[in-house]
Amino acid sequence: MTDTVYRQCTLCEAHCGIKVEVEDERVVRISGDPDDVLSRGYICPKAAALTDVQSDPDRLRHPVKKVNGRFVEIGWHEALDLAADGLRRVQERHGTDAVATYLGNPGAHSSGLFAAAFLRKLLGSKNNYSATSTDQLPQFMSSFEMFGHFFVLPVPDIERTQHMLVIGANPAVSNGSLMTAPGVRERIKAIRARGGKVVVIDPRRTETAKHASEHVAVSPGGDPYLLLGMLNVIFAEDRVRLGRLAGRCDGLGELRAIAAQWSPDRAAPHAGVDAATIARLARDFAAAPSAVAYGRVGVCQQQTGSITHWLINALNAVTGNMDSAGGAMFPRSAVDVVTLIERVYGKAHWGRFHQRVSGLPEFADELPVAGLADEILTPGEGQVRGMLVFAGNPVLSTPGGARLDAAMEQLDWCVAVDMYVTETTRHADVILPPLAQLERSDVDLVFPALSVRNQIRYNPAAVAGPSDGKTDWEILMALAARIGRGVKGAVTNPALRLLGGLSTPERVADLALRIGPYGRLRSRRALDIGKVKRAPHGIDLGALEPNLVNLLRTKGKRVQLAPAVMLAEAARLESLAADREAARRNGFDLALIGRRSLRSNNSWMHNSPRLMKGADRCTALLHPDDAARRGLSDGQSVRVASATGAIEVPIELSDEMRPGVVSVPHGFGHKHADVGWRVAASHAGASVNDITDPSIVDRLTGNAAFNDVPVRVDAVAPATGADGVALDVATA
Ligand SMILES: Nc1nc2c(c(=O)[nH]1)N[C@H]1C(S)=C(S)[C@@H](COP(=O)(O)OP(=O)(O)OC[C@H]3O[C@@H](n4cnc5c(=O)[nH]c(N)nc54)[C@H](O)[C@@H]3O)O[C@H]1N2
Ligand SMILES: Nc1nc2c(c(=O)[nH]1)N[C@H]1C(S)=C(S)[C@@H](COP(=O)(O)OP(=O)(O)OC[C@H]3O[C@@H](n4cnc5c(=O)[nH]c(N)nc54)[C@H](O)[C@@H]3O)O[C@H]1N2
Ligand code: SF4
Ligand SMILES: [Mo]
Repeated sequence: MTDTVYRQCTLCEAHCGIKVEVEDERVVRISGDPDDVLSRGYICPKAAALTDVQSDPDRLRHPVKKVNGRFVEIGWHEALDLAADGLRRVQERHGTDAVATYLGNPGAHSSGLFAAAFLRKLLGSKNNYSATSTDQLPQFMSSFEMFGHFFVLPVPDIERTQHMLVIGANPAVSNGSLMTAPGVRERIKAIRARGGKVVVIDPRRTETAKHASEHVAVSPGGDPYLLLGMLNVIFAEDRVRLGRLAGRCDGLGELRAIAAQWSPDRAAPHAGVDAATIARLARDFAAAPSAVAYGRVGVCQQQTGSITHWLINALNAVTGNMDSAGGAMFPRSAVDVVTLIERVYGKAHWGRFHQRVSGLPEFADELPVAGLADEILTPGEGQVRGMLVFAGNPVLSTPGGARLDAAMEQLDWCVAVDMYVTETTRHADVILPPLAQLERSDVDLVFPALSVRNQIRYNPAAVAGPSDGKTDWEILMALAARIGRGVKGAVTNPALRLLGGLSTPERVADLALRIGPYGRLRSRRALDIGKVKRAPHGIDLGALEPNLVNLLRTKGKRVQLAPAVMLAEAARLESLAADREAARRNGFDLALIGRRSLRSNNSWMHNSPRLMKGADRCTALLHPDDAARRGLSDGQSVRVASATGAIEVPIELSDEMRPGVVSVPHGFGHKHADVGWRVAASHAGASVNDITDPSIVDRLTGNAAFNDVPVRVDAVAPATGADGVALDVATA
């Protein structure tokens, strides 16, 4: 008999609705759910690969501990006791801050996130890290400075906009990020079909650019200049209108003053875009009936990440497109995430303390992961000697990964919550594997707050896991109970005590829904967990509506158009451009940028045979002219070197690259013999983060600057033969 379960794929932020067909506890088919309130049937190739995770012989299904360098299976009681004792021992011997935590990307896609927050509070260490400081921290910073809270995040109203400016994002592949919008490609096509325009600003003519009305091949790192040039034109030509924000903004004069310094002529050489194009982009944007500028990791992972995102928000604001239909909007989510964060953490803050070695500021009680290796390697009070890694693979995903790999070797104790032996978890003393995606019931409370339509959906488990299997929540709560020795007494914060007392994620979700914007306790139509569970395709709560005023956390509920820290950073733009020139003269004559693939998900899902079929994806994309100048030909092995290291990968030539730019994806480099991913190991590739530089970060936040790294590309010796045919050289 076939059972059918409707839920979501939780691999990426799109959270597409899926239909899972199960026979005898075996998944036989995964397809898109045409009735899902958000995704309406769309899925990408990764959804079907959830079956591969389900049946993966390399996946850990029981805890393991390391004995003489090898992992052996043990029972849950022993594993949890051992893991917790080890962490506590490190803290007793070396102080509270000696244990670091790292939360990876999948951690945000399950209720494990709340348990992790709880466990961190109990551990009490200052050394908390996550993928946030490789990803969206600059967006958090610009929201904090402009709207008073890092989670007041603008989401493009892609369903209604008539003009979308996509800056440093490739949503046709990534399916949107800080924009939960499954099937973005169709949504982009729909903008054009209704007479609107889509413009993509990217050094590469991407999959998104191919569906856009126009592609502008900006220089890597050129965006803040481009945006200032656009603002210059908008001010100079009196095109400013604040729309819904009129009477609510501070700093318009300061914004005008800084934009006045950047005429399109001055901005053009730094942006790598000619002055006439900059002016035209500005006029088109300002004249559109509705418009939204949307920037993502291409401009976050930059030295100028924070100021670029500030300028993107500013552009939306001064053209009347902030908090208005078809512009940048703020979802009215079923759960008020900002208030929940405030209950647990108090008022949002940054810079309360600083990282011991780098001096970089904390942000919302986390430190930048770019500085983690130094915290492990540098002796002194507060040195990190133990780690808890939850759902992350920082050895492949953080800058200077090879150095972190070596640093982790030195840890006294390491616990990982992960279902694989990865480049990172191979350093663990104990690995606690959670139930996999399809084996757990859950309600996602985070991504509805970033969704292009207000909605809430439930995720029932589709198949049973191992009989003694545990969810991430259960594992982390069990660790908390052991570390906190009777959790409730150990925490003083009332919200946390409540969280510790609520025995299941569903109870947390129920409470959060009841006190949320649609909860209206006592009303019969109010949302609660029961209603959400009874709606297999989700509950649609309508199109985005103006909502910013309800969320603003600034003094007097005013929008800050020109925060002082942003103005001060922007004053560095000229000298930054000079530094880039100097690097180029030093022989690092190409700019390195990243890239994602529809059939990959950061560093994992590389163990899925169906996703790994086809051509090698870990290649260096280069413009044919750049290759010709270096005597390189397609497919040849090259050495990509930065000031901090070198990797070897094959090159792939394409005129979709801007000349002078080379693109290498992250998440590969599955080369270690003791890693448990056998399919991944047979497509090992190299880790681009072995050449990204942890000392190059967004100066305001410490977010990793993976993009615009100065590199050089050379043939792997011996070079090409006289006929230009590459000799066969094995990659490292
Ligand atoms: N050069 C470069 N580097 C980058 C980026 C880039 O663009 N360029 N992008 C950055 C970005 S945006 C991000 S978000 C990071 C991601 O960086 P990370 O979050 O550190 O890495 P992931 O590859 O997502 O690793 C996820 C791990 O979680 C495990 N896992 C999967 N599902 C679950 C689960 O449900 N529970 C648990 N406990 N474990 C699970 C997987 O086995 C895997 O080991 O990478 C960053 N690194
Ligand atoms: N298939 C797939 N989907 C994913 C992921 C995945 O690994 N695979 N990862 C998920 C995660 S964790 C995240 S955070 C999101 C990220 O989602 P996106 O932000 O859409 O990520 P990318 O596809 O890396 O797009 C970044 C773009 O920025 C461009 N870029 C690089 N440097 C610059 C620059 O200086 N200026 C400009 N204007 N552009 C630049 C790159 O060429 C690239 O096209 O994707 C998520 N979705
Ligand atoms: S886009 Fe693909 S990976 Fe992301 S949620 Fe949808 S089906 Fe899953
Ligand atoms: Mo990310």
